[in-house]
Amino acid sequence: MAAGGAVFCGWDGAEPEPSYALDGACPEADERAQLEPDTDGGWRVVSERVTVAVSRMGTVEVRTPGGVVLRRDLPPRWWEPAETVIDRACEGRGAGGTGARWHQRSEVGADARFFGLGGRAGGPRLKDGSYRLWNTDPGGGFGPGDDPLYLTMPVQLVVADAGTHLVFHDNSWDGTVTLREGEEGAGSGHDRPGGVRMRMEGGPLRYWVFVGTPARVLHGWAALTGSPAVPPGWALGHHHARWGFGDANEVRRVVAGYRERNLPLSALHLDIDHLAGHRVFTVDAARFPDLPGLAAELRADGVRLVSIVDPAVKAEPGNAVYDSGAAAEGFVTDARGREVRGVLWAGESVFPDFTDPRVRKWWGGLYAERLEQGFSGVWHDRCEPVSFAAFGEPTLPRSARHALEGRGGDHREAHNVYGLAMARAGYEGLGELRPDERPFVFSRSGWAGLQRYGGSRSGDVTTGWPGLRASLALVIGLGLSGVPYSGPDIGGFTGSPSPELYLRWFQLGAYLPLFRTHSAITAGRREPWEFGSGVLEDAAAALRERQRLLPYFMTLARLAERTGAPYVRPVWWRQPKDRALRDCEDAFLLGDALLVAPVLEEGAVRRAVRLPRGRWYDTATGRAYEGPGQVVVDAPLSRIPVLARAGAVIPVASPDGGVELEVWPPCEGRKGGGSLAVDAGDGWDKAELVRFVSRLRGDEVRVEREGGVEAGYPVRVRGAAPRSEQRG
Ligand code: NBV
Repeated sequence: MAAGGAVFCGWDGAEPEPSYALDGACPEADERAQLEPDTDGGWRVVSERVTVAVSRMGTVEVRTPGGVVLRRDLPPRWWEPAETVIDRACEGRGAGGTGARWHQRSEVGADARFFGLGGRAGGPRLKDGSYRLWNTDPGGGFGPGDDPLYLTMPVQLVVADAGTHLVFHDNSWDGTVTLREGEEGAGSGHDRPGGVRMRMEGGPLRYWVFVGTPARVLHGWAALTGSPAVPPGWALGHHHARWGFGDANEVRRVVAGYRERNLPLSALHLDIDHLAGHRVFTVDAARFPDLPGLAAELRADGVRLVSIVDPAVKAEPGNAVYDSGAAAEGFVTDARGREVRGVLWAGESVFPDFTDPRVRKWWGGLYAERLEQGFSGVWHDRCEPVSFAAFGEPTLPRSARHALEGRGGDHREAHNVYGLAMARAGYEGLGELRPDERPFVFSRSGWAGLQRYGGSRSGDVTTGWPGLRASLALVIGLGLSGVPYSGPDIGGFTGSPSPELYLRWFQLGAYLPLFRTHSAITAGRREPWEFGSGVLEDAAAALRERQRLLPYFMTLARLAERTGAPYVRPVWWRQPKDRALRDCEDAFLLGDALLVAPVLEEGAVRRAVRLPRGRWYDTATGRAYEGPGQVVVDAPLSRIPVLARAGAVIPVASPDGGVELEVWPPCEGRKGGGSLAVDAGDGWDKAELVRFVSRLRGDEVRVEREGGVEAGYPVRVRGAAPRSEQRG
């Protein structure tokens, strides 16, 4: 079946629905694209951007409209493990699944590079090896070698000379994807042909394929799984979090520290230590005697409060959340109908079954308590889900029963969608309780489609230079998996970063969608003034630059909503055929206009930057460089290199609080441009997207709205080429 430019393949009767990934109903099939007999005795379906050919033996080839093969899926194999007998005894079936395991081998070009699979610390380019599809808390902290992590997703974005394609296997069961599985004598290193093997523990064999430019496939992916939620404006500013603030006075002290030093702060996050005995939806009144009052006080200072929300509920009669959930039979049970009890910080705990619409509704209503306490948004944690108990793994037992939207099934199918379904409950609950504001939800775990409800974060990244690198990999990888809003714990979750490491992390974080410092209760401080006056000055500069870029960040959020394009893009985004760019992992594009080259190595004060085609200006020096190619630029401790594309028109905050357009001269004879999402507030109004064009007229840079109307905003010309100030 072809729909919206994508092709759906289902084996053994698997249909596109039911699905946790789809945004509402399955898209209408394109009647023009029908399976028709092929000349070689097989069949094929020709869609707008892709041809899929099926041989008589069941090999499926995905080809470009020009006939170039992008992917060849060999006939799959199924086998029935003994436990299938148990499956059959249980009522209900999974989403087209039978409990039978399957595996399938696919071949792609030797030059192909893999991205996606959710958040992977070793990326963004996925190296040869096996990647498990099972959302997992690595426990304590992780680095680039740890896999899997909290948010896995069966999405492969494959970029090759022949073209780019995205394949999504709509199957939430446990599995592994092995990239470039050994092929005897088939060459070595990265250019070995073939070899993707997908091995699933159950569930349907069905997948969607998208073909086109990276922008097109991500657009198609968002059309299928939902537009990324636009965070409220304040969520694009700086957030400060910590596990273990202690009490209200400590919170006041931190916020005052920002205020006294004139450092912008948008939000402060309270972790589990503000709860009464670690019980969800409670407050420790001894340490936070008047939380609504504190929230109002901070709000008057322009600082929002964000609350952690864990799914586990202390199983204790008298605990109102437990009592209401038990009355609604809302907790995950075993096959005999008894609550599955895990262990968490609060003690013996039960787990809401978010795969039940009734439970989502009940849980969503509980956020009223968070709103009454004065919180503006929520941060979902430990929703892989985590349980410290003797279940063999630190999650729920595989036999635990779930509603799965009424179909019934067990944790093997529900595990990976648990965080996604919890995000839905929180998002919908907040949306109903406070209908005038867009909810702010970000979740440690999730699955395909999480972006409909909010963003994510990089989890408990270990403090250290490898952790800094891993945190960038996660943000890029999540964006390429369809979740554009995320960010790391600046400074790392564990231990104490050196002043230099903290600063480099902070400087990177200032260019990522979620800009948040956070750390464990046992870790050192993360306030920018705790690392000496030099770091404070440089971190303040990063904070001010972030403030200045806020109109650009909001524009990127609105563009993501419309097109699915992540804010943070790999440097090959517009030139996927450039092999050197495909292998570049230490820089990224922020939207179309900026190339950010963070410092990821200790002691570095200069660094090599691989440039895509075109002219790029070092925004600090104004010096122009010509791409493609590699250049070495200064990266003093005071800043990380940021380059602007020639012709870029970037909406930034002007000193008087309005918006101005920063423009970098286009090359002679060429046009440039950019967009501005006009601020539409934090409600549900659609933002007007204004497009600008830049040109050189003689040696003067001119900016107009598309269509030749004057820009309507002050224009500031930057860069080494003609220096002139003009009003648009
Ligand atoms: O809630 C405490 C922490 C939190 O600070 C962190 O951000 C989460 O990723 N949470 C993990 C639980 C930690 C248990 C060791």
